[in-house]
Amino acid sequence: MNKELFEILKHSNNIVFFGGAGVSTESGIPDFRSNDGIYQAHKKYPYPAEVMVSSDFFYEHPDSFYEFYFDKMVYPQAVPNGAHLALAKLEKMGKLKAVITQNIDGLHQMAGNQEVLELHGSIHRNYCKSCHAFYDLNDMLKQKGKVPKCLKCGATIKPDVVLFGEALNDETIKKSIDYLQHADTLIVGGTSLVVYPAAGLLQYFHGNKLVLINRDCTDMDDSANLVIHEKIGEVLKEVVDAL
Ligand code: CNA
Repeated sequence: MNKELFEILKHSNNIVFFGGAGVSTESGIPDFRSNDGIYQAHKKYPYPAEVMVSSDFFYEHPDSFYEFYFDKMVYPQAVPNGAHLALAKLEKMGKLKAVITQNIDGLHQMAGNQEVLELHGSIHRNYCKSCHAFYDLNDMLKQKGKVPKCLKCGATIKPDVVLFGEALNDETIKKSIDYLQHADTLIVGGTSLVVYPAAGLLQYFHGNKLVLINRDCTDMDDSANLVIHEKIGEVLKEVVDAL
């Protein structure tokens, strides 16, 4: 067990977690930038992945967008791993106040976390572009293999996911900043911290302890109080179980 992390969490009562795709790799969902990440998947497709998850691409090539989306971004069988479950436990203990995530998989909520700020939206919410009718993930999966259409008006359905070229939700940003400004400890994990504006939010943290748990190095390693280059699911589970 990481004793330093244990001591930090033991003495923190206003923790915020900020995470990314690396939080869900232990649930079998690939991240973007690792060797086995989604960006490598472009080899199978005629366009780079960055292009295929952009807003322009969604409107110009909805068929190719959805082929890639269902193939590489939606994992309906995935379940929470040690990281998600430990964070849910920390929230129940009253120590963790919010999870701010760049993930779109909904696994934090599935683990039991109540306050989850989804900077990049969720695959579990989908809306008709014309009449705004709501569709959940199961509704979408029923139309897998084609461009999902609204059952009421026939227009194309769009996932409530922030694609490249789209703005983040103002309210989610405001709430995230508020939590970060009031936190005593910030745990950053499973993120390469290269996607903006999400990564830029970390400047609002002025608390005591910054902990980084990421398999690879990031630009923030030098400014953290504690850096752990290990699997986040294993690290968090061990430490939170001991609290
Ligand atoms: P990224 O750029 O792919 O970085 C992931 C980081 O996580 C890398 O630095 C890895 O070293 C690290 N990592 C991978 N596995 C582990 C592990 N088990 N323990 C610790 N560290 C690990 O992903 P970011 O989140 O930084 O990029 C932001 C994108 C990714 C957002 O727009 C997301 O929407 C998008 N994304 C989300 C998901 C998901 O919802 N699960 C999956 C893939 C991509």
